[in-house]
Amino acid sequence: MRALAEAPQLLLHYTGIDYNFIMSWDYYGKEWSEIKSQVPFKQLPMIVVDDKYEICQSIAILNFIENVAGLKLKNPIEEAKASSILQSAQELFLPLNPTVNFAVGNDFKKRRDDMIPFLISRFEDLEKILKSSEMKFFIDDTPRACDFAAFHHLDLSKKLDDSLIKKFPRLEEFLKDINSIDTVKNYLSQRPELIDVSIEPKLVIDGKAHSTGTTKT
Ligand SMILES: N[C@@H](CCC(=O)N[C@@H](CS)C(=O)NCC(=O)O)C(=O)O
Repeated sequence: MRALAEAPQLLLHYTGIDYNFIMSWDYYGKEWSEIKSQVPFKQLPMIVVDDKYEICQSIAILNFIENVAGLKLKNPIEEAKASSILQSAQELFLPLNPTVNFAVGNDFKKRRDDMIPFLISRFEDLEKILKSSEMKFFIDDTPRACDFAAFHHLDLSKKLDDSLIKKFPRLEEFLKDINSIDTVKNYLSQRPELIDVSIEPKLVIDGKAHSTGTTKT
C-alpha cells in the first residue's frame, strides 16, 4: 500500500541517506501473515539499521532519520510545534490511507463521504499554521519530518477526492514546494504508481500491476 512508509522515504531521499526498500515477504522469505508476530508491534513500516536494529512506528522512524541527518530542532518550543504537526498529520492515516489503498465501489464512496468533514477540518488546521508561519514549510524554509508526513497525506487525498485540496490554496502551494525539491521529485517520479483506486487498487512496480494488500503477488 502507499501509506506510512512514504514520509520516511521522502525524508531519506531529501537527506540523501541510502536505503533499500524491501517488501516483508522478500525480507523474511515468508508471507506477512506468517511473520507478523515476529515484528515489534506487529505492523509496518519497520526500518532495519545496520542489519540489526529494528525500529517500528512511523513517527519513531521519522524521528530517528531526523536525528541521524542532524535535522532536529534545537529550540524545544519549535521542536514541540513540529512534533504536534507531525502527530496531527499522521492522524490522517486513518481512515484516509486504507480507504484509498483498499476500498472499492459503494464501500469506498461511503468511507469517502464519511471522512470528508474530518479531512476538511484537519486541512483547515494545517493551512492556518502554514499561513501564520509565513515560511515555505511548517517550521521554516527547511522541510522536516512533519512536512513530509503532511505531504504524504495531503497528496494521497487527491486520490480520494481531488477537489478537496483545491479548497486550500496554501496547502496546494506547500505540495508544489515539496514537489519541487529535486531529490524528492526524483523519488516521486519513480515510486510505484497507485492505480484503479476505488475500482481495484493496484501498485505498478517495475511495470507490473500488483493488487494492493498483505499477500505477495
Ligand atoms: N502506528 C503505526 C501504524 C502502522 C500500521 O497501521 N501499519 C499497517 C500498514 S500502513 C500494517 O502494518 N498493516 C498490516 C497489518 O496490520 O497486518 C505507525 O505509525 O507505524
